[in-house]
Amino acid sequence: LLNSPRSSSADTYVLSDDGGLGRDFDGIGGLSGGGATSRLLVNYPEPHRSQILDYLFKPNFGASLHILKVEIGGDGQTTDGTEPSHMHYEDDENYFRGYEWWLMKEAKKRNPDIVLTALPWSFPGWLGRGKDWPYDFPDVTADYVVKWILGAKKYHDLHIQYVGIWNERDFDVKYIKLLRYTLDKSGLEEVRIIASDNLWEPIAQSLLLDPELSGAVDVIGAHYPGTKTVPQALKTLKKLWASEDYSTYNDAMGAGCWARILNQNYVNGQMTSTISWNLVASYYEELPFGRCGLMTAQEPWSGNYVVSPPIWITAHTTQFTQPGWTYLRTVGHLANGGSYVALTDGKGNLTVVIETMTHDHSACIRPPLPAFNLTSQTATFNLRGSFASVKELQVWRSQFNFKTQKPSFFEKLTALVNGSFTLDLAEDEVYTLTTVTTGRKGSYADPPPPARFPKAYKDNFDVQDPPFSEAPNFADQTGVFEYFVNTTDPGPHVFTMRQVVTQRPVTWTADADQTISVIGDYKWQNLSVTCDVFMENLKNGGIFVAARVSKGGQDVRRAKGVFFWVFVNGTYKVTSDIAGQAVLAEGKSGTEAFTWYTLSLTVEGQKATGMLNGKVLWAKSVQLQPPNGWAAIGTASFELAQFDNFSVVAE
Ligand code: 147
Repeated sequence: LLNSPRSSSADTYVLSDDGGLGRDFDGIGGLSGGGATSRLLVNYPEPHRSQILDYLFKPNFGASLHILKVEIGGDGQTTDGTEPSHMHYEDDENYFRGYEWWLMKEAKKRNPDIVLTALPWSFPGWLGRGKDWPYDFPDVTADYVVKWILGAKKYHDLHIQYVGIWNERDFDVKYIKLLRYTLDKSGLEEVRIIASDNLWEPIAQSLLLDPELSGAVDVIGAHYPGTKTVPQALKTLKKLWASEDYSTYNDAMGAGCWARILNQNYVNGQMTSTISWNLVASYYEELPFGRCGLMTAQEPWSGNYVVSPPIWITAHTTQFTQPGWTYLRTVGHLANGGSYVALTDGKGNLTVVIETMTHDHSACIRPPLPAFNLTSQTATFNLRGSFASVKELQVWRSQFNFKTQKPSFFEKLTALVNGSFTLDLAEDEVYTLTTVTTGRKGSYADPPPPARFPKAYKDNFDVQDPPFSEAPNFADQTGVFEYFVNTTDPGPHVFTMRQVVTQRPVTWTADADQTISVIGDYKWQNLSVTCDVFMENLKNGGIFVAARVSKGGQDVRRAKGVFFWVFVNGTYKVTSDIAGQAVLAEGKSGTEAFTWYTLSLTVEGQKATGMLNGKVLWAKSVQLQPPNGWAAIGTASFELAQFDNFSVVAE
């Protein structure tokens, strides 16, 4: 397998620190958010939830990530749902919403050195002062972002080390300078700015032309760079990061993508950090980009999760090098395809990662991968400089074995070396050779088997001190639905769930004009959805329950299904779309604001029935398309409204 050259046809490579080192390594990370990608994780039962977190963050166990990047929730739809803002309204501040605080603390518990980075996608509407744009009042936006960083410190003892501008949208030079100024003025001089979480340009050119801007920015973060950078970016002498990458279905091919870019983002593009969108696929699989996380944990109701191949590919790098290590200059491509990188801690430790992923087994979702050839090969690595005297290296190997479909990931071998080592490299393999001896393939007993969402499900939201602001399994797609306490309610509706976004956010993608939270099994066809509802918008309030909801995420505006609405003006409506335009039935309901009603919607084949307070209000026999989808609740506009005693019974 290894050691002293056997094959005369071996290609030789040198690993050495003679003549200096390469760039500083900044770490491998995962991204929670952009958006709502960890939504279902938080409600996993123990011990499974802790196990998932261990596979992601625990050093010397699994992915052992160096960086956690999170979304700064802005109340808007950001791919797979909305994440709540710490300031729904201008005079509102709350640092206990959502789950990113919790996730950062769980990550830090496992790895106190984990690097935390944060980035906004959407912003609450008030910040735009009526415009769908965050830069008209840059001081307001800077203050809003800095408040979040200060809140992290004050309420959670979380030190955010990097902050970005506006995910994959325009940057504004004045805003970036003001953000730097506001950070410094707030005692956050050590927080570094990443720009612009989009393409290499125009940020690189802007940095070269504007020394003040250059002084404000520490890192150029590019998304999906296809392992390449541009000359202007190199010229800035800034750190270069793939601050979002991967986004690929997490099977073996996804792991192949990840293996190739983890090495080649440095070899080809001098990038010293790569961050996976997303960290863990914890959202309903039928939402956009299902299962595009390093692992899958999308069934809190069963406890089932999958430690997917990208976890072990991550381990090949993360367990054997840390932020603060340095790449050697001796990195590059292998003669017959593939690549190698090498890193050192400067104290004699050496880690080498080699990948031989073939073109057809390592494409990522984007950008397109140009053709290249890769064949099996024998490679001899000669250790020179400080590494000439290394006597033993730990060897960790992954063999994808696409032909037999029997992969082996992150298997431990050992090797003695004597100035050099030789490997017979087949197609689709990853090797780590390292002086670090702490590597470990962590494992737990198998989680429970997968199961469909329960067919009978209820939530009365009667929780005194909820651990999270949002009720389990509800996945907000426009608006934000939070636990709420009606301190003055005399009766049964003290503890409710309330939609709290009252103004269209500064959007990142296409939020609906209505609010909606989906729940359940996308395969459901025949079901009854019942919920107590309470409208708080006197002028033109409206509220709905729905079944067979076909779309969420950035496609939520085009959601179809069966939507049963009542309005404060005493009418009801049944539509086959969230937009409320394809009307199946309408009439009088006698409903008004600030009164509780029980709405019930039953769909059975081509028959749909709506009940108000237990009496049939309408029944409709129509061709109902789509045939299946989630259950949902929501409102007719961005308005306050409450929900209680939600229940669903599916066939
Ligand atoms: C990224 C977003 O930043 C993430 O929030 C998530 O939506 C992710 C899903 O793949 O994608 O946005 C991109 C969307 C489109 C492109 C690149 C990034 N694109 O077409 O090149």
